[in-house]
Amino acid sequence: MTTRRGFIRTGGAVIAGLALPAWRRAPVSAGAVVEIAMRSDPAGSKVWFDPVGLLVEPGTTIRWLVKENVHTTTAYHPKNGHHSLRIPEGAAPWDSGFLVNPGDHFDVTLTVPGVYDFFCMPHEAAGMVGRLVVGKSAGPGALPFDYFKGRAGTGDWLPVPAAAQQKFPTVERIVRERTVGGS
Ligand SMILES: [Cu+2]
Repeated sequence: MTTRRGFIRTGGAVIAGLALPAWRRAPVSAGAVVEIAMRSDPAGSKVWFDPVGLLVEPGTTIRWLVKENVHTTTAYHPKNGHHSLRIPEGAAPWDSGFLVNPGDHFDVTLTVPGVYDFFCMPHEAAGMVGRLVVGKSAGPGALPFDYFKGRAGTGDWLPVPAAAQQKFPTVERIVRERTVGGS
């Protein structure tokens, strides 16, 4: 996985859809850029990612774009403040840092198949989280939120807050609907 700021590499879409089995024919093809809006009501009392759930092909670039308020997109990964691991084992974690102006964005290209859960640093407790399914349901993100309890080396991992747990669409729903709108 590579992380890039501020530019899009075009091309790469030529082989999209080639010989893929029907269940993998997502509306978004490899090499495409898909946007997730980072939203807020004027008072900042309601904050969310939209869409909150997405099914994409490996190789898709996700662009998180600020519409209102100040946000981050941050992968659930121990390297990000001891949050529990909820992206594929072989995938690199990302953290955008604070995106402070409308139009600010952060791009991540996802190549390792599996489930990726992410959150907004200042708004995680308010339930500002999202889920990507890249190609298939696999990896720690497909497991229950408490899957790591009792496992060696996870003593300092922070669980997903209860309010945030309720905001994730299930992997099954994302695979079925492909795009789940946030609110
Ligand atoms: Cu936020």
